[in-house]
Amino acid sequence: MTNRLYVTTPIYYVNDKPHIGHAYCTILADALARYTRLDGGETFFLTGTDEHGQKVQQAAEKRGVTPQQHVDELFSAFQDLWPTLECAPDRFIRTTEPAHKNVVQRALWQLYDQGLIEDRTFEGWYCVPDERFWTEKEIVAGNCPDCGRPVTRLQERNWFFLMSRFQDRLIQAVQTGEMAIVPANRANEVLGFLREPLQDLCISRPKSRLSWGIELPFDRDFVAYVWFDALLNYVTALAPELPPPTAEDHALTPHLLGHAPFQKWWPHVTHCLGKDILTTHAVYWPTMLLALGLPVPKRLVTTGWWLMDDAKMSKSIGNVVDPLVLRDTYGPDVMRYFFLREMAVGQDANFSEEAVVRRNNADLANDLGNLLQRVVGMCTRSFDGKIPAATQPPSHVLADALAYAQHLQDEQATDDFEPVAVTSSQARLNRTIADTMVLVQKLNGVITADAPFKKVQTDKEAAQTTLNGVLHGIVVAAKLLAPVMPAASAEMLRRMQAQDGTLRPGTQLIEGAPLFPKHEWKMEMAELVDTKSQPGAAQATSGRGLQDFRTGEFRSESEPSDLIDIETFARSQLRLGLVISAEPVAKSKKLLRLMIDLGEGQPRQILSGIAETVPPVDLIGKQVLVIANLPPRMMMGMESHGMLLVAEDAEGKRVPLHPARDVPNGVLVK
Ligand code: ME8
Repeated sequence: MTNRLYVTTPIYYVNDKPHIGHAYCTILADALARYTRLDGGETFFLTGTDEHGQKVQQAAEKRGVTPQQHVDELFSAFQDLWPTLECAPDRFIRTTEPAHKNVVQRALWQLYDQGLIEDRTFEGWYCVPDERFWTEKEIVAGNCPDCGRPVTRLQERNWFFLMSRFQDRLIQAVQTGEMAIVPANRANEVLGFLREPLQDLCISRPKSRLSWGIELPFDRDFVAYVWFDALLNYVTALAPELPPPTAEDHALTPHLLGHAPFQKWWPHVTHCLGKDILTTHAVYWPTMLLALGLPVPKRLVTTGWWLMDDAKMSKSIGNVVDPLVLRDTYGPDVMRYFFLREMAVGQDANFSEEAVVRRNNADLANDLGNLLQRVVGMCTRSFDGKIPAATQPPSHVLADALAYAQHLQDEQATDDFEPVAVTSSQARLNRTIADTMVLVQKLNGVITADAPFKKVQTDKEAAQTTLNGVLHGIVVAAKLLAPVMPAASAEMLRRMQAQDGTLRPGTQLIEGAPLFPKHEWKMEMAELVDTKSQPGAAQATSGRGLQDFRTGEFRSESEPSDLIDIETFARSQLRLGLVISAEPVAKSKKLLRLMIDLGEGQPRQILSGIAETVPPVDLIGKQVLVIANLPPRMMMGMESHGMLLVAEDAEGKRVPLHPARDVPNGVLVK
């Protein structure tokens, strides 16, 4: 059966300028679609803009234009951005489209007919400037908890969707995985929320307060609550062009169920969304669907936040990174690679331009780009610029790299390759990218070990076998990275004339400029100096270690004072455990918060100062070495129940330790 994916992003508020949170979500959805297609699957990718509501109305009033004029000017900032980031949605939807208005009005009328919408008068504390109600509990000494101004008691009639009726059915959908929520901890969050009685949802706003919205077809004094309107975009995109509802024909569901695109795509829907809009997607939306007699969404992929200086990037804080600047400085491929490599799906990650530069220079310029450049250069010098044939059995290292490449291709080609599926708590998408970069490192290792540039003088056949094998490996890597870096991957394949994924010996290679130019990052030097000075300083005070960096004095590791007896060693509980989640710690540059399964039933929280050198995505789903019997220690207001053990590389950067193959979680290292 063909693998199908209907992938959606949130529809973005048109009033905001696109920021990297929006760019990340759209790039993620695009990459999921591309990975599905790489595997022979079919995809439909939807994004768009959310154009109704208070903020739009106010902004338009301020400018002295109509809300429609306002949104018509703004939506293209989003629509025009996506192709420049190599995102190729099949449909860009706007909630002001007549087709969408008709869907929303039909849904409202159908639910009204079914007795699932009713009007009620409620009383609450109203903040006039903020134009919103607060409950008794929320107000602070008679003032608005948001702006601090006095609130007034107000009565208002409104329309309510009887959401509470679907509580049990929703719990069942989440528990059985009928609606899968990725990552799993978010499903628990939703189930936790559903332990309290579910309230009915107010789905109207009186026009006297807000007129910019979709009118309720059965009560013209009201417009629809903006979320009720916005969520329905996901079905509008699959609906036929429906006329406005009339007294005779005003239902929605029959038109959807009988419509081929809806039948084809709806069972395969995956909504990508940020964790801040989980309740709307995991509670409001499925209950709306259930009420309409439609299936709940198949899957919700909840993404974390990009943090900057450890706070969520947001317009009000003013720390928003402009995706246009990022794109223009580094190009869309590097930007996409950074986003998808650096953030584990579902977890928060820190954004810094320095990290973009580091990824670009290390992974892309040094490892990937330089590899192709060197190999093409060697073929130009020694084989007339043609792809040499493999004429000998491969060396041991080459055979290992090629077997690994084959393994990655086989994994990708399975019938049910699901880029969002989570295996050992790591999204498949992240693992594929990380594994492909391991292949690239292995290929660089082949060049170092087999040294074809030297061998060509003495054993031309060995050299050409190496170059052929490495080129073959680069073709595999380029194919597997195509969903992440469409243009760079296509260019790599073009230079090897292997656009169809097949390397043909004898074909002329095409030379070109380096694919990933290096970038300078001034701060990088300062950072290096900072981390390099630390081990020395620590050793100087403790008086142990190999060398005192301040005095230069050298002490042998085996000096008697450093020896311990076996009992002393045996008191340390060194254990291997699986990293279930990893995320940056607020207000800390260095710390990661890890949840590690040590086979104790509950995972342990361990804080580790490795955030600057190890991205969380490199840890999740891997086993790591920890010392498990240290007393708990407070760090940044959180308890750490153990310590991650790391080595340091030549530059003083920390490297976690993984076992050569999987072992039971919690096993003692002796
Ligand atoms: O919520 N890092 O729209 P929106 C990562 N219109 N993602 C971020 C982020 C950050 N720093 N800041 C925001 C809406 N986002 C509604 C959606 S869908 C029917 C209606 C993400 O423009 C945020 O989590 O405010 C959300 O998923 C998305 O940007 C859209 O935000």
